[in-house]
Amino acid sequence: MKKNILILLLLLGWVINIEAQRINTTINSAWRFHKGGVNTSAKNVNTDDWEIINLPHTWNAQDAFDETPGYYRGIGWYAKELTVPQTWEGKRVFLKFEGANQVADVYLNGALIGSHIGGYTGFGFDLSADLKYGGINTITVRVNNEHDDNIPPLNADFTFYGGIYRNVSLIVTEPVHFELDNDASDGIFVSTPIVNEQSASVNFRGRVENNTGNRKNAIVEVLILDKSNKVIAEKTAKIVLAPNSKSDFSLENLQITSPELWSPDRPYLYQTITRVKEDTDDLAILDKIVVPLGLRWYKFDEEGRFWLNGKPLKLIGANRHQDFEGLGNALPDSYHYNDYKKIKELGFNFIRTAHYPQAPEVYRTCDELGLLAWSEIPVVSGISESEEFAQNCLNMQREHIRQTYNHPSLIIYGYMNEIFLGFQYNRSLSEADRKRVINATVDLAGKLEELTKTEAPERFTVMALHHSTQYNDSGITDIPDVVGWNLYFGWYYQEMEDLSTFLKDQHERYPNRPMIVSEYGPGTDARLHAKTPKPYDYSEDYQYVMHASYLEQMMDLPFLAGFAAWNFADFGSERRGDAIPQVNQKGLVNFDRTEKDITGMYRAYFLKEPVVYIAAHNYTKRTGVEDSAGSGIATESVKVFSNQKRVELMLNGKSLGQKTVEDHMATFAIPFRNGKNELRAVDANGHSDQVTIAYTLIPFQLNAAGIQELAVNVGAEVSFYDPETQITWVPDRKYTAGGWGYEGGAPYTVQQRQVKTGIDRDILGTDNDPLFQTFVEGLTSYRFDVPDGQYTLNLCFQEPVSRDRQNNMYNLTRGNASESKVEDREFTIAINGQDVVHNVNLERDYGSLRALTLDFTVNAEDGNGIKVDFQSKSGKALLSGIRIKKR
Ligand code: GCB
Repeated sequence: MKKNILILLLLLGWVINIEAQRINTTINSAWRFHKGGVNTSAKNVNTDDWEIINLPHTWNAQDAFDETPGYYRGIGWYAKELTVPQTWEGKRVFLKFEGANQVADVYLNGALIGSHIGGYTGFGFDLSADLKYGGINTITVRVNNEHDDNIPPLNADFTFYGGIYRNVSLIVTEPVHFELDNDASDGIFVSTPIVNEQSASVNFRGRVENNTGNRKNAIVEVLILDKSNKVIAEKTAKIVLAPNSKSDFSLENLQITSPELWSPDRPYLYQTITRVKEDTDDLAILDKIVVPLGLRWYKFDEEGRFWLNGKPLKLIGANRHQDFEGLGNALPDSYHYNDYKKIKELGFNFIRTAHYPQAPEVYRTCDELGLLAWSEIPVVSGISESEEFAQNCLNMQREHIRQTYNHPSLIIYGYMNEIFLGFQYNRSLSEADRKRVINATVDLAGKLEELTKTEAPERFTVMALHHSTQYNDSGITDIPDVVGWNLYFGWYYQEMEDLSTFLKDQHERYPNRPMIVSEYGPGTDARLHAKTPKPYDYSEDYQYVMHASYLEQMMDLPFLAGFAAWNFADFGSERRGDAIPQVNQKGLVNFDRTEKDITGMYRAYFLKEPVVYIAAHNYTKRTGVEDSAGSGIATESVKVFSNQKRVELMLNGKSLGQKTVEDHMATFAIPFRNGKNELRAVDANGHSDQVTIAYTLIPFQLNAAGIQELAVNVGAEVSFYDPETQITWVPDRKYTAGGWGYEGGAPYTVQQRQVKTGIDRDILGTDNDPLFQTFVEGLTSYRFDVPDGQYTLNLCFQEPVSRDRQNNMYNLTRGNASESKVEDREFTIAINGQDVVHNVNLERDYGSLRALTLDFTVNAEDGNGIKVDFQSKSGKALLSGIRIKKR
């Protein structure tokens, strides 16, 4: 037995010798972390009391979502002990970071081995010369995510989480190996200059490094394998490596006949193996790299349309940010994979990695699943005019391209997003300054275009623009191959229907320019629902309306190469107010990736298999008001998304009839009754969907029927469901006798770009921001004509006027929400004639923008119901929410 093992080991040893494998291993576990600077050199730093963490890690996973404006942007230190075996001596040991935001200084045993600028590209350093072999080594990394005027992104609508938030690996090779330090790329570059139905020709280029003091004769060999691992093409080249030198190689024109093509429908991947062998009798393999190969050809035609493998293909996609609820941007690879899998499952064929290069796993996944990709660097909303800024942009783009070059999914490289947006918010710039900045921006775009075309001549280039004439006027749009328009008609400006007019006009003026709608979509909080959806109500219902309108328009424009929804998922944007503060909620799925019901619409539009989807999976606990006194029903419309011709809807087993599906949608009026309402939609072939809705019916007249509980989202036209308490706050109304509602005053609205009800500000001390953001101002009373009895009464308030005028350029309601001065608002609250709160000044007594709930026990007597009076001493009284519950 022992003898056998010995033979086996010898055999293995022999195999390893011949098939030298580079070691490529993550070293993510058990790092130490310290938030803040250290008072000593990296050499003397004592890490004993540092926190033990695993990578990926960010220090902003929590503070970017708390109620204190800002998040920690500064220095964090990481340390990791590495035991390096003696056997590695003489090999090359390379330390690779997939990303650290945003400046990293890396030390080995206390000595600086290198620095990297930029938070979204990988980097690495050769440790070989300085390692202690057969001993313990310490890697220390100082990471800094402070704002730096010379490093993009400068200012953008997403959170710049700091830390080593991607994988860190060690790569160990023989002393002769493919280049490791070429901008953390694979070290070899595979291109496909010719691909068509009949044949493909594949080129390989790269560099081999000889870290020995001896001259080496070597052979570089490239192999292309099909899915069954059969070698279908191969080529070799002899190279001579001088001692301690690098030598370029290029192996061109490997031929594949009748290639299996790569496409979103069938993402066929070949495999390429590139190896370097010693040119001796035993041909020992010194290093080997495996890279996938997808064969496809693509173009944008003179009409602007996109073609893949000889057929027109509309690019249908979504943008995606790389963060996740609770984790910030520190996502294990499986999260990235799951996101793109879901994107694919929604029927998309295209993604935009806005606004920065993403983790290597992302591009690998796109290759595997068949998602065409637009990837870009984070030059967002404006530039600095410094030489250093320009150089950092160029370095980022070079790293970005070299690191992603071998991915067949990647077809478009971008380098700027809404680069003139900053101007809109900088009114102090003189005309001369504006011109200078525009020229500098155009100049930088030209340099980035040139670099992109040099690094990746076969890829297309793009920049994304916002709705402004500055882009065409400045000529910047003539620089890239393709332009992306980020368009928010019906949200930030104008009407949804203006989209087509705008795009047609652009096409008429620039008929040969390929265009992609690179962003569109409204903010949506899945807790909010509206019977009459409007911009800025954040309801799921407005999300249906806007996406449906955009999809119809965009699918109808043949010259439009494609589009990408903003955004696949909600994401962190620390300075946003909105319904979910610190989060941009334009996602098709929530921040934790649970789905909003809009996902059903995309499935219906773009999946080939039959889809029948009731747009109510997210809204299964409802409260609503009876249609008329005593009717016992509350009618609500429910949409069914489908790609079938007709659907039938059943309520508790009874048919409500069939409807023709138009624009992938059929709308049914559902007469909900108190209790369980089972909805089932079915097409002609029996494909179905079902959802059970628990409905709480509020009687039309309170005085007759009485009420157990009624919660009103005062000043709002939307209903707000709080999943924590499971209370639905129904839309507000003016008082009518026998019912309930406010008297005097009006719901607060802001007229800014669009009319918005309420304010987009973070309300402190609550997660129920939408409940508090909307309010009636100037009311004199709120009444419930309930039968006699004892009730709990909750009153909800917040003072919208704030001394702090600081706000975010992405928020709609900037500055103060009202003309009144903070100290002006003072009022007394009386319940059924009795003063309960005397001369309250919300700001003075509780602070601005802070949620306040006051609870009372009240008696309704002598048929008088409950009447809450608001007597103003100065300014206007206000109320955000009111709830009664029978005791
Ligand atoms: C845009 C930006 C994107 C924002 C988005 C929004 O045009 O490119 O970064 O997040 O608008 O939601 O306002």
